[in-house]
Amino acid sequence: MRIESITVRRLRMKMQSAFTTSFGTQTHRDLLLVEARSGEHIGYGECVAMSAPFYSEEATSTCAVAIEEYLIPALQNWSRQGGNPGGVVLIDHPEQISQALAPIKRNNMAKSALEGAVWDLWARQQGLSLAEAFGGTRRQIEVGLSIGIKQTDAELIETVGAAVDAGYKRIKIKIAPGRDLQMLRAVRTEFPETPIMADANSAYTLADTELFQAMDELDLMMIEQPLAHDDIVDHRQLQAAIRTPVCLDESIHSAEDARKAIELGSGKIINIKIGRVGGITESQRIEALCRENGLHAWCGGMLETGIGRAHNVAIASLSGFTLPGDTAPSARYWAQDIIEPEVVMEAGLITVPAAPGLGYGVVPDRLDAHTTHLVSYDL
Ligand code: OSB
Ligand code: MG
Repeated sequence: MRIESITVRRLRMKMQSAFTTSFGTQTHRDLLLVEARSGEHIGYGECVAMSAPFYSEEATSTCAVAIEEYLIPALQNWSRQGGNPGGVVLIDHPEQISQALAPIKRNNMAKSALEGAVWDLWARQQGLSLAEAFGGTRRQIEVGLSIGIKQTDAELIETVGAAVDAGYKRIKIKIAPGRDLQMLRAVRTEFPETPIMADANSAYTLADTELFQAMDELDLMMIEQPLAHDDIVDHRQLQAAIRTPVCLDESIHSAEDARKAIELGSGKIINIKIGRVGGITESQRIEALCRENGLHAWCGGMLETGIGRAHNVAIASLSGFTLPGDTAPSARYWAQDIIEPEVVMEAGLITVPAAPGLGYGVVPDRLDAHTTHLVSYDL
């Protein structure tokens, strides 16, 4: 396949409602989209980094620099070393992108945005849906909701109630020191049967072990990333001390990280985010590892636009994604998404699109309306 040019756009979009985690409140999404072009086809990838490096070391600005100064040149070098002429990049399969970018360490969200655009371009050229291209088998995926930290229990209970009524298959509640055990107890009392989980975004330490032991009584599906963002050793100790399954998010950046965490027993579940692990190819490896070792996996979210969400829906159709993910529909995040039709949920399920590529149309006027910078690179 020929890749003729790459365009990077920066967008700023107002969110439907503010989203609060243990690292702050977000009212807008500041993100990058990568477009890979060949002939009349355009493939789209989304960079899921946050505006500032609070979730991980990457941020929107640093990803823009990484893509421009290191990743596009690495792709060009790889193509030229394969004996190809300049002016285009030639690849046989999108799996080669991760090899081409391997000389650059980490920068996973930046890599994933570029790789995702190439997967979409390739899938369109082959006439395959993204799900087919990724090896997905599910026609529908189960959907969970991630609820940010609310000021009061009453507000949280109202939000959980609305989510249950909307049909979500499980409800994730963000926690942080001071808004944890008591708050979860109040929710559990109100919703005795609802599948509920908590996400701490690495806000605790082993000194809080008793707090997590007390949470065992709440019958949570799992506790996501209770301890440090770069830890798998203390998580092992915590998992050994509690019944509730530990789910790793921030700690897993690669299949190698996943292998080590599985070997240690640092958790029983992995949240796979395509961006955090550096792309689709690495996500597929982690999905396979989870399947082979009997761990549950599910697809995480990063408050994506419809483009990132379409990639998430497609990867979640792989059989190793065994639990509902954070793949809420477009309307949860945006007054108007940049894709048409928008991602919709019915009875807690999203139908995996069958049309080529993303399976949703990208609306150029809406893209342009939100674009603050645009740079095109000839290859
Ligand atoms: O930890 O899963 C997380 C959003 C931004 C950064 C980190 C996380 C999240 C979410 C929201 O939980 C998931 C979503 O609905 O996209
Ligand atoms: Mg998380």
